[in-house]
Amino acid sequence: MPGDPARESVAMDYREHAINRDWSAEDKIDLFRQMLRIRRFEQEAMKYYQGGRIGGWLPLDIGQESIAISVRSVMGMDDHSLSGFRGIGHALAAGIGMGPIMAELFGKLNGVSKGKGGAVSHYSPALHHWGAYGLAAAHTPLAAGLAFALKQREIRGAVVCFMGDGSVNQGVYHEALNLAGLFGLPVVYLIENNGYAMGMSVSRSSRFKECLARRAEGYDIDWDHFGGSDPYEIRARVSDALQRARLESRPTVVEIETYRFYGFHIADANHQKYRTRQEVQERRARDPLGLWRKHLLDDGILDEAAAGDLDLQAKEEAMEAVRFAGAGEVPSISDIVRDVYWESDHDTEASRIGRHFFGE
Ligand SMILES: Cc1ncc(C[n+]2csc(CCOP(=O)(O)OP(=O)(O)O)c2C)c(N)n1
Ligand SMILES: [Mg+2]
Repeated sequence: MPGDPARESVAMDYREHAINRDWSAEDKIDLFRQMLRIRRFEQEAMKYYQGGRIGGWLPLDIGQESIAISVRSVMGMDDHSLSGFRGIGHALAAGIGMGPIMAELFGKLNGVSKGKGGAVSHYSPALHHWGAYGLAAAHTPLAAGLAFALKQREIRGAVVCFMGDGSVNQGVYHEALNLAGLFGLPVVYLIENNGYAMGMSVSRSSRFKECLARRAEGYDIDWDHFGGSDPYEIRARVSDALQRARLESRPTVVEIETYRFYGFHIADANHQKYRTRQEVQERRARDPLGLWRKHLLDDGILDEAAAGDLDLQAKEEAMEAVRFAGAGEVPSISDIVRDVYWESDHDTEASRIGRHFFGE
């Protein structure tokens, strides 16, 4: 079942997979456009973080964009997603606008979570994206719950639970896997293995044989493992897992090898100590976004001028998002406590007497 995670180019073999055979040139260009949007958005956000306009965390997906976008491109109307700590790219891929995401980073009321969530809380039930979760693996049982609801309601959808390699040693992930296996839940646990959780390398934190996904065998769950550079391959192998979920209600653990070009978040200057300069340079030289661009040019699907235009558009959209964020209001004290607990926002007996949770 495992593939070759070391493969680092766009290969021919997955082009003939059913999901790719009739994939149109426009959609291939769109994949490039969407990857560029993440990259330019995050580069713009990084400027404002460094300039002090954005506080807290800023985990960037730069280097990992191929995964969020390729996976989204094979998700259907009844599929759902959630993500872990590194979730900006997934939110953009799900279709949440750059403006509300940037405003959220700025902590403004016009942000997607009204300024309360910052970098780690972009969600849109309408787009079936149930947000990013800052606590490692905290969302893995939620994904099982969503999948359970789909199964109960006999909806032929699947849940993609994006997670980092740092989530795999949390106990709650194993509880979720056990339930997913036991109940036959339509969920794909998708580990984006970028080699590190904060400054801790996978090889120092995990006992494993060849890969992390293989642990799924302990729960009688199918698994897959491959590299994240080739959108044809990601689409093919993830869509197989999604079909298994939708049609047979069987879960899968998919591990995709990738690399983050920056630190675990922008203020992690230390990443130059736990990773060698050479390692980072080597991975940057194999940038999946650059590889996809080259593939489109080589195949005559795109020319340099059109690629440049798309890049410019992505940059302008990101700058417009900053203007949108800048124009937003700062939440008031009462805005900050609104939408946190249903009980305190509504006129209930508990809210009248001020004993929401611990009363008789
Ligand atoms: C339960 C828990 N412990 C510790 C942390 C602190 N923390 C924040 S990000 C992070 C690393 C996450 O690594 P990984 O899951 O590999 O995701 P990546 O940042 O590589 O995308 C940790 C340990 C946390 N958020 N939750
Ligand atoms: Mg990681």
